[in-house]
Amino acid sequence: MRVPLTRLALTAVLAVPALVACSADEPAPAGAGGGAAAAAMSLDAVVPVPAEVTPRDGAGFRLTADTRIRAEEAAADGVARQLQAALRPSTGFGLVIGTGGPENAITLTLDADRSVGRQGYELDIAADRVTLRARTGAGLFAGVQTIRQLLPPRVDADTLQQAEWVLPGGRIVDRPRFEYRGAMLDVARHFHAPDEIKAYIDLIAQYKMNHLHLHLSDDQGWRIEIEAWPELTKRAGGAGTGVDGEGPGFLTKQDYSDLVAYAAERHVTIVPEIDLPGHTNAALSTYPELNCDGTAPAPRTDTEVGYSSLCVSKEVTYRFVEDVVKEIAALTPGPYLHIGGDEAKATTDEQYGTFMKRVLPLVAKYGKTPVGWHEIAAVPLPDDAVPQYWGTEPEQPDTAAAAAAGNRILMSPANRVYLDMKYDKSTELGFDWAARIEVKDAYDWDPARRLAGVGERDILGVEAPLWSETLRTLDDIEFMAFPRLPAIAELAWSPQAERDWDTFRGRLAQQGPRWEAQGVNFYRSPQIDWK
Ligand code: TNX
Repeated sequence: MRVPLTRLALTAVLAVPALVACSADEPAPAGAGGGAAAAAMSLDAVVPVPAEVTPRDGAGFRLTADTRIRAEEAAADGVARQLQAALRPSTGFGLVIGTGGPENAITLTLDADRSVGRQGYELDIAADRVTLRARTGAGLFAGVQTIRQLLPPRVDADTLQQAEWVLPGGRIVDRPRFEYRGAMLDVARHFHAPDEIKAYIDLIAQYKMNHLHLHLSDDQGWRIEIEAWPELTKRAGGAGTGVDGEGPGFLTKQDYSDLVAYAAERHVTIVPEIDLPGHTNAALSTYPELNCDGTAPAPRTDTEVGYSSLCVSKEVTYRFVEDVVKEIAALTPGPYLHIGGDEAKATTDEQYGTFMKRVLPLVAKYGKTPVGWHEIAAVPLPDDAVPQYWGTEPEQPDTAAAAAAGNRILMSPANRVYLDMKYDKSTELGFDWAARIEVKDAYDWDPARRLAGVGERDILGVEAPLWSETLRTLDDIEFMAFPRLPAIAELAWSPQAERDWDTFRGRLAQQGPRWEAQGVNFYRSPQIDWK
């Protein structure tokens, strides 16, 4: 259940009477203050743990009604406005964006050292100023997520809060281990509306995840408008679609473009997936000509997998796929287009090879880089194709061979990062075919030592899929994703040498009050000493 924010705000005010008495003129020293709520966060409380953290003794930076935000370059303007919007409701401070001197200001600038790369940042917190440097908007945005986490948790409430808004003094230099840090949401088994997808984008972005893969079609439903094949969404996106006949709906092209833009503002790239040639009963039941015998099967809303396939030997199949790829590529500014390819058990190996040999070049024809579940590694791949490993075994020879040939691999081992797996036997939502995944299981492994023949340099990134057979609401999504998603975000962002289960437990515990302030439903894992 989401906690109503008004109730939260009230609790927050009642919980900190000591603060109201605090002198407004004296900056509270970092790590001290009147009661837990007044203490500044510690500089190493951040998830994902930054690459380098150097605390500085003495006063931190205290936000006041006069604090300004400075964007030194026009390109930093958008992130400055996002910082302002994130801090305004709870602090009540105007945080005017303007010029003037750097004293009592948070300065955003694009002059960071080259070593932070395109996604990293440097954050300096002194008593009289804060300076955030990056080389891109994405780097500044990542730094802003760190700043948010260095303020008291109630900064994330959307109503006015009483607190000492002090950032701990020191310096952070941060950059990601992997360039691709992703989450996947299945909107095919149960549709999730644009507002829910946007809420999920906000949640993943605050942990520096930068890709959202949308699983847009499956046996139960087709969830993206295709103009050339209009019956897809009319029928397979309409009433009665979704697991057990519940969860209809689809994204219009306009909805999808809005999502792409919303994500881009948060430096998240949308990766669309049309699952082919299996997982296609929704399309097959809509258009009889896509079936080898020309007969449409009945729509299905059960959770079986592996029984459906487009007809590999018919030309109309490739016209269909080309139309779909073309329209989706046109809606997609990001580089990737995911063609599924998993569990094609209704297709022989030879048919699968024939199909992929024609479809992989179509993705390139429309300017995109193909991603597919690791089964695609069984066929000859273009150099840039990305197999996504979703197995549970320590060996997958085709994926290893693809890595040896130079293809980059996306790591999603199902027994570590499948967010639809139950936490333990008492979890009501989700499945357990791959594993039960407690927080420690999700966190405590190294992507570069997971799969034989796939090392650090072969890995494009890590992605946490959330399949939605059992999930109906945003509450359900949040419960399965939190707290495992931040654990996976850390393993994809932070240097392996800085990661440690024991310190992570402590840092994760401090996220709990943040989720409460945000109204996020999360699993209170017994492995964590929640505050
Ligand atoms: C396997 S993972 C699937 C999905 C299911 C999921 C449920 C993968 C590529 N295929 O079709 O939704 O398991 O956990």
